[in-house]
Amino acid sequence: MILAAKKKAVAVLKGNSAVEGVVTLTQEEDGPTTVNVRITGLTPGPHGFHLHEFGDTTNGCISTGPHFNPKGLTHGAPEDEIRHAGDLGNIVANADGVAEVTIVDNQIPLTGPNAVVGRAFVVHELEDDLGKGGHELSLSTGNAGGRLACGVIGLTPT
Ligand SMILES: [Cu+2]
Ligand SMILES: [Zn+2]
Repeated sequence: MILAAKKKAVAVLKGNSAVEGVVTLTQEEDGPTTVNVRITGLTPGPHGFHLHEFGDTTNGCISTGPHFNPKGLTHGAPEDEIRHAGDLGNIVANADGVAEVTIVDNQIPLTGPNAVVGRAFVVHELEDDLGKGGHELSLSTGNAGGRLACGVIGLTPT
């Protein structure tokens, strides 16, 4: 079997606000996935950033469902052992409302049974408490509030 050495994918994030952005993903062989994020129109400060289960935006970002969670665990921080695969923590917008971040993660492969292609990124209104906020939503969503923009991941040419 011949495997492509490098895989690439992209998501274009949009919503019902001025928030928009582009997220690119690259993965070499079976290594970690590198996620390059550039989102504009945010309020300065941290915003929850996740990979949600469905690539469905028929009813806006709400149709993307919950955090991608193939292992059936509770919500956490990217560095936690107990986390959703989709838990990518927070991205931080600067004073101009721009968040430019590179994330490297082992739980969001582009191929295989837990592939994230066809699922969606969502950027949230509030900071993700990483499961530690003590709110009733902390262990499911990190209490990150509304969904500002979302975009479905699709493969691109390498
Ligand atoms: Cu989310
Ligand atoms: Zn989560």
